[in-house]
Order: sequence, then structure tokens, then C-alpha cells
Amino acid sequence: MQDKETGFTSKLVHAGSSPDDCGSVVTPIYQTSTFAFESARQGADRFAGKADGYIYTRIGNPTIKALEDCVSSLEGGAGAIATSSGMGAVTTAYMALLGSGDHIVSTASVYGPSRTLMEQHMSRFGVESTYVDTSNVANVERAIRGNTKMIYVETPSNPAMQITDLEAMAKLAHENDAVLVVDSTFASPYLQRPLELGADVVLHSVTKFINGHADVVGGILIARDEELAGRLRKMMVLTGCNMDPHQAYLVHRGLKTLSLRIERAQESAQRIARWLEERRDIDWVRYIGLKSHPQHELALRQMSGPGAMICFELKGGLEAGERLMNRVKVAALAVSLGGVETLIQHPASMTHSGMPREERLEAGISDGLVRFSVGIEDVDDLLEDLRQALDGSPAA
Ligand code: LCS
Repeated sequence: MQDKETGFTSKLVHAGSSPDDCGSVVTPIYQTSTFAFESARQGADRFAGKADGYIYTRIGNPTIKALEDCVSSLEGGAGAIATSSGMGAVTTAYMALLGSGDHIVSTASVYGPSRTLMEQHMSRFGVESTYVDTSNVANVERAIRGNTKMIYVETPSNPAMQITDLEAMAKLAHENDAVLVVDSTFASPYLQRPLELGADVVLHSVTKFINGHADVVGGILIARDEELAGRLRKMMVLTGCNMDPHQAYLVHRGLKTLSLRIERAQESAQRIARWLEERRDIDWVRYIGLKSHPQHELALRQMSGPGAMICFELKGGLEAGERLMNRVKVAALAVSLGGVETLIQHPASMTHSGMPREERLEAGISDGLVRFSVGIEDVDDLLEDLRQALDGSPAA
């Protein structure tokens, strides 16, 4: 069956894999650094791009390719490039598509290191940047300059759950001869496919929902067309931030259950968010699936579901949040997200502690904001865990 004819979950299971000579139904781990040529001519032709075939694992490897082909098919891209980490994907996108004198407009509340890399390091190579609240299209319009070459958005954003209108961003980018790059980590391809909405490049930290089992760090870029995919691959190969075959095998294995995992976690997240919203000791809850989310409608127009990420603040602010985080027993107090296990963390002192406080507040990350990544445990256990942590007493 052709990939195009199958549904999303069938693609998850089958796309990219083809039985090897032994008939193995999963792509084996080609744990090799290099591939022998049949002749000097064949080696030369592969280097010259005149013949297909593998050369060296930093350039390409069958286990890595199986994962790349699967994710590219899920996103509807022309090609995907797996990287050592999500930050490897961010670095590759910046370095491949920007140069000295270019300008980028980006989401103020992007994952902290994506912004730090741009403002503190790409700037040393002459790349200019403006960070705005991209959930308001007019802010982006105002920030665009003659030398703007990239609009880089993260939607939903980490951890503030701000939503950026991808169709509007694609239109703005293309009217200004810029590319639209979307960090879609929080949604995964199951809930959001930015290329279908006009984006040029999508990237993921596969550490999160795509792998889903908290045992691998990795990243991936997916390009709209082959020319872009080629530029991104060349940069990945030169910077050396390739994925490893064993890493690729684990990510591909985890990926196969993406839709099942998200469906389960999302159903629980919806219940937990509603439960939190009703409690008097919670100041506010932000979850895309709640009508109280300021961009509930836009989110559900460009995403097929609200996902598994919730953020909230307790009335007692950070102190109360710390008490909650120290008391949970089922949820783990840990950074990262998107895995089968529920995780809780405090962005202001953990994932986003590298951001100046003023920038953090502007990005919607208040001092007391707690981020909750819902896993696939029994929802009643998660609710009871939160209840005992908030009330500080066992159930009567
Ligand atoms: N993009 C987003 C939206 C992320 O959340 C992260 C990591 C990255 C890129 C970078 O990916 P990595 O290199 O870690 O694979 N976010 C993390 C977080 O929220 N907690 O720990 C890591």
C-alpha cells in the first residue's frame, strides 16, 4: 500500500520501514560508522551523488533513514533530517537558513535555549533578531524588516501555551521572501501539521512526544521541498549533529504508538484541567482544551486536539507551587515532557531560568507557573495525586 492512501496511525506503524533481506518487519539497528563500497568507482559515484547508497553514518544510515522517512510522511514533507537533539535541529535550521546581515522574527516565549542561542551566539555571526508575542499577528507584521529572512515560531509555546496562527505566519513570511520555521514539539504531527498550513520547515525535539518514553534525546527537521531538505541536510552533516542509529531505532519504536499515547494523555489532561479549574486554591489554569484559554478556537482550528500539556498557578504563588511539586508521588518532579510518565516542573527556576525575569514575564511565564505534562497513567491516580499534594492529607 502507498503511504498516501493510508491513515495517520497506519503511517506511524509502517511508513519508512521495508523488510530487509531476512524479512525483518522492523528496520534493524545498523550499528556501523561506515559502509563498504563494491568498487572504487561506486565509492566515487556515491560521493559525487551519481549513485544511491550509504557512505558514512554522519551522512546517512538505514536505521536513521527509516525514522526520517516515517516522520516526513507523517508531516507531509519532502524529506526529514534527524539530529542528535532538538537543539541540534534548532542549530541546523538557524545555520542553514540564516547568514550575516539577516534578521529573524521569533516567538518571545520559545524554549529558552532556542532564544539564547540566537541572541547570544548567532548574533556574534551578524544575525539580528526580534522577539515578540507572535500570538498577535500585528506584532510580527510590525517587527518585519527588509532583511527579515525567517519567521521562527513555537506553537503551542513552552510552557505558556500561547498559540500562533500558522496560516497568517506563512502568508506574512512568503510576502516578505522569508521562510516560516515552526517548532511543533508541543503538538507532535498527530495534532498539528504545519506544512499543510504553509510552513516551510517543521522541527521537533523528538525527546518529547515523538519518542515518548523518556529514554532518548533527539531532534528532527522536516522540509516542505527537496531544495530546503538538501540545505538542511548539508548543514547537519557539516555541524556533525547527526542522530545515532541506536537512538533512531528507539525513537522509531516509540513513535509507533504516538496516536494511542496522545489520545490517552489528552483525555486525562482534559479531565485534570477541568478539575484544576474548579479548585479554589488554583489562581488560573491554561489548557488549550478549556474554553477559558484565550486562543481556544484558533488552537482547535489548526490542531486536531488540545494535547497533554497544562500549566497553572496556585493562589499561594511559587511557595505553594513548590509545596505541590515536593508532595506529588505519581508525577515525577522532572523537566522534559511528552512521555508516558506524568512530569511536573517549575519553568522560572528550571527550564527557563536562563531568561531574564522581565523577558520571562513578557513571555507569559510568571514566577509561580507550574508545568504539568500528563502521561498515560490511570487518570484517577493522577487526580488523587494532585489532590493529596494540594490538600496535604490522605483521602478520607
Ligand atoms: N523545542 C522545544 C519546544 C522544547 O521544549 C525543547 C526541549 C527543545 C526544542 C530542545 O530539545 P532537546 O535538545 O532538549 O531535545 N524542552 C525541554 C523542556 O521543556 N524541558 O527539558 C527540555
